Amino acid sequence: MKNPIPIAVTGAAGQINYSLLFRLSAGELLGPDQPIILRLLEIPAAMGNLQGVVMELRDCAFPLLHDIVITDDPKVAFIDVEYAFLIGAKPRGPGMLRSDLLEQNAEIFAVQGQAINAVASRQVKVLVTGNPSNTNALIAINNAPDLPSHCFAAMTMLDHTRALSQLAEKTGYNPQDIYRVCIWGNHSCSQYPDLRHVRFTQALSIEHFDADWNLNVFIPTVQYRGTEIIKTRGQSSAASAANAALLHMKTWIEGTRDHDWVSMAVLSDGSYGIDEGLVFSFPVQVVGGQFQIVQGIAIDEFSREYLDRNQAELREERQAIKHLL
Ligand code: NAX
Repeated sequence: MKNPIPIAVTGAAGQINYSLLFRLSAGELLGPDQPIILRLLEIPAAMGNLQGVVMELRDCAFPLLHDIVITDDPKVAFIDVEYAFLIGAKPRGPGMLRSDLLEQNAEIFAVQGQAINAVASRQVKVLVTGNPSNTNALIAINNAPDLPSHCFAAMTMLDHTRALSQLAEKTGYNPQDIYRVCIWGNHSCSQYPDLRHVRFTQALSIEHFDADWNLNVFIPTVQYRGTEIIKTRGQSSAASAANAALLHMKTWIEGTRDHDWVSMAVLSDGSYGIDEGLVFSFPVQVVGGQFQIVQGIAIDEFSREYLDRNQAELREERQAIKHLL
């Protein structure tokens, strides 16, 4: 039997984790012969709920689930972890301004960044899902000065799979036959789902999509999918978000397939004219556990406008929390 690998998950009593924790425990991230230890972080008020989730996890008798640690102390949660899913965040309450949400959640990610810096594995992969995820990742990076920034990414994988799904529906192809979809920018309604570089395994090309469908159907459907889910389901995306978190981390570990890329929000190195020091979603390729921003993609005027809008929004978010950087 291999040594168990610790995985930290925050917001463990929340709805995304009601799917994610079970899938991690079933071996969907690290494979069928790799035991894991779940290190679960919650706030004291949610500890009762978390106890119930832990009872259910134990009731599944997962052979790979070696142990479960629950805590409200980030310095305990992140000890030696190689993978960390930062999912816990405060929801936007009634009458709360976006800036209030930004401020309150920002503090959570400052504290957690410091704890990861102090006690996590030096090779840790940290996926930030809690919103506003790009800026929360930026805060975590800045509060973990002993770790390289490539230990951190924010999640735009759900937007990416939403885009894939729209294209699959439109073309009749299986999503796995579609390559090079990409989400640029912020995980917000400003994001830019880009189909201009899409390739198919079959003889269909991008010319089959008219500009009108792109502008009026594809882009807004992906941008506002989260809002539509809330309207329709009465709650925000949970199982699909858990699926995306799993897929993001799995791709980060195992790599992207040949000739393809995925979307990850990572610290900009100035690529495509995006300020260094913003966490921005780019197309990335992953090899040997390291992501690289794909270079050399042509950005036309149409795309540039979206990229600039996202950059402006992320600059504003960064300005609002600059005291935490
Ligand atoms: P829930 O409100 O169901 O769960 C959040 C959990 O986080 C709660 O149990 C809460 O007690 C816990 N929490 C709050 N502060 C904490 C702290 N300091 N330390 C540890 N735990 C803490 O939300 P859920 O639906 O699970 O969503 C979680 C986050 O993901 C939200 O911020 C949500 O907006 C965000 N999302 C991000 C997505 C993305 O693609 N980046 C998509 C899905 C989701 O909307």
